[in-house]
Amino acid sequence: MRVMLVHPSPLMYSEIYLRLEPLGMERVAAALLEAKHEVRIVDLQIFLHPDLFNELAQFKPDAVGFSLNYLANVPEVVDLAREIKRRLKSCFIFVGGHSASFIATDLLAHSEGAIDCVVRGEGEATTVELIDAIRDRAIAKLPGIVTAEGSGPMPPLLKDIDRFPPARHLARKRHKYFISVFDPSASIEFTRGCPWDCSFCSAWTFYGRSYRQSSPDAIIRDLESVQEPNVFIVDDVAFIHPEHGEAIAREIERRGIKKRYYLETRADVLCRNREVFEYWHRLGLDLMFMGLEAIDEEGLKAHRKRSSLDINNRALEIARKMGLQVAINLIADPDWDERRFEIVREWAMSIDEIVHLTVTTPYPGTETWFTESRKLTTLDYRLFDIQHAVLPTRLPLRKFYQELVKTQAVLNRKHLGFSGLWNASSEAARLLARGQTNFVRMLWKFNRVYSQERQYQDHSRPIKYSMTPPQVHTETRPTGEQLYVHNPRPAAVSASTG
Ligand code: B12
Ligand code: SF4
Repeated sequence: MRVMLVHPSPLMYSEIYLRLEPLGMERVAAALLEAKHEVRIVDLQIFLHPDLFNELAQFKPDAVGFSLNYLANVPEVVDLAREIKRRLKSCFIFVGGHSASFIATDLLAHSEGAIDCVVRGEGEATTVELIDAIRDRAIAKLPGIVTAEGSGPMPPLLKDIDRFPPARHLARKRHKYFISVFDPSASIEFTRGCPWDCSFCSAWTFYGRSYRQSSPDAIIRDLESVQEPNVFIVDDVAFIHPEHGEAIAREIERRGIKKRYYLETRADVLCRNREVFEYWHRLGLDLMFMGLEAIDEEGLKAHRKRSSLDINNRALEIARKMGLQVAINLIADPDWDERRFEIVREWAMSIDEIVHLTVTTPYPGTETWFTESRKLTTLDYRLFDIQHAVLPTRLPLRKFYQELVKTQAVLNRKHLGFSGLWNASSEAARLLARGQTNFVRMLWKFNRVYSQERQYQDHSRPIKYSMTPPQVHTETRPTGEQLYVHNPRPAAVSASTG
């Protein structure tokens, strides 16, 4: 069969800082290719809607699958599904990915028949079974499949995550993928899942709080297929098990693979396993992202981050000593007032690291969705991008955005300003000389994308598709059954999770 896989357009944050290859879709594509299907990928982070329609007319797919990791992309995906169904009546349309897995029945309802089914959970095995079954429409009983007529059982976890290395060759215009000065950049997966259970996060609930590792052999084979000089390691928390990270590093060193790496981890993991980070730093790990989330103990406790200020500070010290550049994330609470924003600005300016702010957002699939969503001020999917306030703000909303954007602008100027300007401009010149323009374009975009007025006005756009708030509200922790997409398994990690 001819199958087209489509990734939706970038969201606000990605308009500036990054645009990354659709790794999940490339893995689903690999499974379909192995089953002898003809597969194309259209990534709307790079291509435009008219390009998609041209490709549809030319390729005439039997099935189109959308990747829906991000809630804010829901309206775009539903509208595209409707339009494709209008143009190609017999085309089978399905949607998979992180967010789709938590809101399957809502998606089917919004599309009024345009979306034939939702694939919950990991897409590799399920999508092949699905495509094999659609000719006789015997799909409603398949594990992980949700249709308007009924749903199959919970999807099982892949037995072996090495089984389908990403079909990277299907992603076109690969030079467009970048993250900051890592331009161009490929992405790679070393592990899947997270053994922690932060209340605002759905990474752990998607995989039933399981944690699996790829074999170093499979990782090296995949890494050797990467043409780009920079690599983003997409794991939720890198190097939880230092021996895994070390085994990969040894093989990279032995084979003389030369790349620059970017990864995300936790402060406590860095403190516990500093040797493995040092090793990777020697191999080319230049930049890493740490979600510290709060600068006070109370905030850390509220997010159930299971870390402390002392650990966070120690982690920053370790990274500084190593000469590793760190980008920190903090979660801006809607309850913040002017003074609080001021304190955060002062704190951010007092340290060397890059600081990002995201806004508290209860998502389907998170605990906060069950405990906080009663207070939601909007049900507009597009605002659920962690850059908008969807809970009541202590400050008037316009003022909240004024403070938020002011803080982000200060932080942005800090990166690009006085001390950063020299680095930024020499980095820009180096990249331009190689024909890479993504980073340089990013430097000029901030003021266009981050605007208090734009963010405020986003709240008054007409809403075409509304989210359904959870039917059950709870003051206490929801159960695994309420949260998990995959069959829960005990966390396979003995590392202390607090
Ligand atoms: C890497 C990552 C990114 C990367 C790149 C993502 C990309 N281009 O695909 C970057 C840094 C760009 C990013 C950005 C953001 N991210 Co992000 N990201 C992740 C992360 C850590 C891993 C995703 C990944 O690549 N996993 C590896 C691949 C193999 O898995 P996968 O993509 O999930 O694909 C599997 C299934 O989902 C499914 N599948 C996927 N596509 C399809 C398609 C079909 C047809 C089918 C059948 C199945 C299927 O099968 C795949 C294989 O098993 C996840 C957390 C997580 N663990 O999932 C958060 C996560 C998805 N991100 C999140 C958020 C909030 C964001 C941002 C909005 C944050 C921000 N600061 O603004 C932005 C917006 C991105 C955008 N689209 O513009 C949230 C999503 C919340 C939500 N419900 O919307 C997550 C869950 C993190 C969290 N803590 O809650 N992200
Ligand atoms: S440690 Fe990170 S990925 Fe894991 S649950 Fe917490 S926020 Fe999510």
